[in-house]
Amino acid sequence: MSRIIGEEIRNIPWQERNDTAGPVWRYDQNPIIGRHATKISNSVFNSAVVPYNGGFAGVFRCDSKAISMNIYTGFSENGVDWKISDEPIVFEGADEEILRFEYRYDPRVCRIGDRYYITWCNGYHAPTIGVAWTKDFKKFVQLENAFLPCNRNGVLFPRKIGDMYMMLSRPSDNGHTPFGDIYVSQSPDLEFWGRHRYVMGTVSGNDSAWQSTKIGPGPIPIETDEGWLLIYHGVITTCNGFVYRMGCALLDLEEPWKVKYRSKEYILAPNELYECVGDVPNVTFPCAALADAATGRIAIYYGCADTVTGLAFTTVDDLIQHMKKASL
Ligand code: BMA
Repeated sequence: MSRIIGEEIRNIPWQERNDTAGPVWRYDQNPIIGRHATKISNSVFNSAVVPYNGGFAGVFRCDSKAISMNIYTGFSENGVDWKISDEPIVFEGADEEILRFEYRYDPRVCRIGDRYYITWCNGYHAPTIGVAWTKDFKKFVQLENAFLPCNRNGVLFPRKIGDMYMMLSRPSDNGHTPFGDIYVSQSPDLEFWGRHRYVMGTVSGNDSAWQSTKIGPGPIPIETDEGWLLIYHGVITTCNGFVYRMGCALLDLEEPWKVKYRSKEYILAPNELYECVGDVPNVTFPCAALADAATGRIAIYYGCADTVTGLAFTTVDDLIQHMKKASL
């Protein structure tokens, strides 16, 4: 039995396994958030949630009906029914240059101590990683962008490792990026980032082709007694374009650029209609996971076809067994 190290989330959304096809099963009322969940939204997807005040809070990617990408707060009692703001997050911060808005999308939320850090894909002449913190999901203080463009999928670790903060990311280009490997960077203060290390990359050949074009980190890594459990997205290029599936890996606790196991078989793939049909077909894109240390239960929040938001379930044991059974 593997063990999650972290907080207990007694009210984690949960359903017993209803599908024997893989290590992850879907909520039977998916999608939990529809495309018109707010007054302005064309689509609500690739969003992040955390336990907050006995319930849950989150930061949501809503693309507007003008197709303008921005991020919005949301709150929920049970983690399933969400009330999302019609007004985007307004950031404050020391430097007007950094506060300037081009676009914001694909947020992650990571609690470190008494602050919730938000990282997202932030337009600054090209995509890079924006960083901000909040304590109450009302006042948001924006820090410096973590990296030079072009970069996407900035994902913080939930505590310092040694005496450094650490962030995963996926250097990219300014377009739809036909490549991409995962790196980890270190910072003493969440402003200056260095000591960049390669974590893992695409898989060539016919061995695990679902992750042959690019990969990127998804939810905040989950600490377990065996290593950091990372859920990530993997992409293949087909005659109909990209297909986004999910996989998982186990990273060394002290040196998270060392990969202990990595799933050869995907853990979730676009199979359901709402994952295959939408503004961008065939995308399952995880940005958050709730993990209950008491039971080992994990609830994954993922964008479906760049249109709606889905919820899926697994356990720490299901994922680690899946990796050990067939690891790259
Ligand atoms: C990526 C990002 C994601 C999106 C994905 C699939 O480059 O734009 O937000 O889900 O493409 O379209």
